[in-house]
Amino acid sequence: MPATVHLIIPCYQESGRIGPFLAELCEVTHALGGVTIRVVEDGSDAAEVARMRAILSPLCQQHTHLLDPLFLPANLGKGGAVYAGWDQESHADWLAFVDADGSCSASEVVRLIQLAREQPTPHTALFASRMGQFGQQVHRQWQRRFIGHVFGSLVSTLLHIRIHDSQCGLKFVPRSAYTRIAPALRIHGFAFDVELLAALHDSGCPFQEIPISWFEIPGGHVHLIRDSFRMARDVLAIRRRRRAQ
Ligand SMILES: Nc1nc2c(ncn2[C@@H]2O[C@H](COP(=O)(O)OP(=O)(O)OP(=O)(O)O)[C@@H](O)[C@H]2O)c(=O)[nH]1
Ligand SMILES: [Mg+2]
Repeated sequence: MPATVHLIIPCYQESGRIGPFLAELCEVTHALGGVTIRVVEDGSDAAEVARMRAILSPLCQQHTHLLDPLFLPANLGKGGAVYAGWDQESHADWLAFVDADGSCSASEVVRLIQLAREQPTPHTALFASRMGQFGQQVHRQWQRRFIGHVFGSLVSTLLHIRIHDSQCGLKFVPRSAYTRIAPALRIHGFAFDVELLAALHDSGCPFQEIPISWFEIPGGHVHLIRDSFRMARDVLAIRRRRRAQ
């Protein structure tokens, strides 16, 4: 039996982008077996919820491994939505998430599922990375690429954990490792990946960065200036908490 994977797609105002990506993802993961997918909609307004239901209902009928979506009553942030989805799943060997916009293709998701399944135990968390290495193509606005490099350096320097791209929207975490660290996770905004990384590292679960191809889809929610400041503040808070432990 291949290892099972539970994949969350955190969504906020994504009805304009998720459709084609989710349809393709359902097709390719159905063929693999042992994968469940759940969309977690993070407190968008009623009109957006109705649009999402219209997209998701036919896909859920067509694919049994696309589980009923979770509609959160209030906006928790990307991390809050991912954790809300992971916390509902108590059986899968792997917990994962992927961004809704399709910047990371369905075939890259499949490649990481296969890498996760090939792993011996104990498992290593897999963090996709937009380093553009090993022939992987990365198309991103130069400003996002630049801020991403700066943020990766900040994380590596302040937390003493070497990583190039902590923010890539595709990650796989062994469920057993997540269960150990979940009670200590506090950050629900865009820096949640950094806290997740630090908690995994400190709990003895290794991680590996896997270069992937990335074709940025316009319409992103991350505000480069405002969110970068918030994320830097969160990284400092993570550092303070680790030092106090
Ligand atoms: N649950 C939840 N998800 C969010 C929120 N904001 C963004 N997301 C999701 O996070 C993922 C990444 O957001 P994007 O809007 O694609 O981010 P971006 O500005 O394109 O940034 P990059 O993709 O990293 O270049 C998508 O699946 C979004 O729907 C939020 O407030 N709550
Ligand atoms: Mg994006």
